Amino acid sequence: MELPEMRYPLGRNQLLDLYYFMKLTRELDRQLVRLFRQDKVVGGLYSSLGQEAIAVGTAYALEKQDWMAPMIRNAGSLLVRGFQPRDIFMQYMARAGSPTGGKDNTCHFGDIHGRHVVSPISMLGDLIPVMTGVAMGGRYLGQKLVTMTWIGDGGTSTGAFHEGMNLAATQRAPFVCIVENNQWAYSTPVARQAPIRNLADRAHAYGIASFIVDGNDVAAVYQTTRQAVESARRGEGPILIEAKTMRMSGHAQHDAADYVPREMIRYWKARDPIERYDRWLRLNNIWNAKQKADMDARIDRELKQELELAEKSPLPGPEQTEVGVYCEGCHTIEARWERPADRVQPPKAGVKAAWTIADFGAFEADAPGSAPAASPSPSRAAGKRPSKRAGRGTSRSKPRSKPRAKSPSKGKR
Ligand SMILES: Cc1ncc(C[n+]2csc(CCOP(=O)(O)OP(=O)(O)O)c2C)c(N)n1
Ligand SMILES: [Mg+2]
Repeated sequence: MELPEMRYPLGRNQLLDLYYFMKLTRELDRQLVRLFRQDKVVGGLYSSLGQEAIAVGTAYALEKQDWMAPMIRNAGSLLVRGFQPRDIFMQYMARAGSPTGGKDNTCHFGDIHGRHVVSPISMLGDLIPVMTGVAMGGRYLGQKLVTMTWIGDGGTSTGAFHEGMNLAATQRAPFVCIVENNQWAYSTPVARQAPIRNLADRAHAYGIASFIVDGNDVAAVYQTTRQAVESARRGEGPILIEAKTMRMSGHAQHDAADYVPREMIRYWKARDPIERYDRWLRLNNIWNAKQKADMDARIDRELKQELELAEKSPLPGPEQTEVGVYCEGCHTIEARWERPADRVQPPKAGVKAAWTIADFGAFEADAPGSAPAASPSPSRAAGKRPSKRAGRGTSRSKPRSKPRAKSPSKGKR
């Protein structure tokens, strides 16, 4: 049987990878719930139950040189990026062997030098300007990298989100923002959060492109994100993707989510991303029941070993509390000038970025008689946007190709 047409075709191993990482995330989640009930988790436990397709499908669309900054429901993205389940187990149990040495919990860790992962920031929205800055830095160094972060429906109401998106848009930063619309921000439903049906519509305010994707369809999530990543890499500016899904458990383990209507849960349970993808793989003859069972058994085995390893790691000694709080020579903090320092400091700081974008910053007024717009470059603003072809399960809200400067209306002030 032929696979459905895909803009970015995936081989069998890659298709199975998507299942592997989603199922690994779910089983990891399940194990963590057990550990929480055994009182082995230090602090809160945040689940990505029902949202695995987003974490996995989006991170899978990034290249090695790209950068990401996950949030609490992105354990799947960390696994795709090469972290091991033991890292997450140990992190939640605050063990000495965890990426933060037991000093922080949840998914609050990163790896700047190796995997290009910026650690989460708890203050919702703040990762948007940070990842915009990383994108601008990458462009400046000519690295052709794309940056990505995730934010919830509730997080899109913060000032930092709007400020960050506006900065990304005006800088045409190679940045992809994934809005995980899981219907709830703690106990606040989306309708009480924003008076718009699609959070992707927020992109109009910044004059950037956006997609809406079925967040429970991992293939669609991958295709759509890949399209956005390629577009951002070409220098066509940031893109916002709204992935619609459902938070299938409480905000965290302490929240029984009694306020969520049961029929809502039933509706989304019937659209479970992992079961859906398994059906799709069978329908397309990618695998059969036996091969699936083998994969599930492999995941169980691996997780068991990972958990054993994590449980063997001790809690950090009390003397560790004062280690690494301030840098006392443990890091060499100095700028890594990848271009000669005298070229990037005044008076020569205006040196052209190594990766230039033809019409960057050239927005101009298009209404006849309007005041001339300030424009750092003489070229016209014909900012290319992503092609009209969207991925499976995707719809796209069209940005205004040329943000307009309003002409002063006569007689009105
Ligand atoms: C600026 C800011 N305000 C409030 C909080 C507290 N807080 C943490 S998570 C959360 C709800 C987030 O909802 P949403 O963005 O939809 O993400 P979800 O939990 O659904 O993934 C809130 C209010 C915070 N961390 N940062
Ligand atoms: Mg939410």
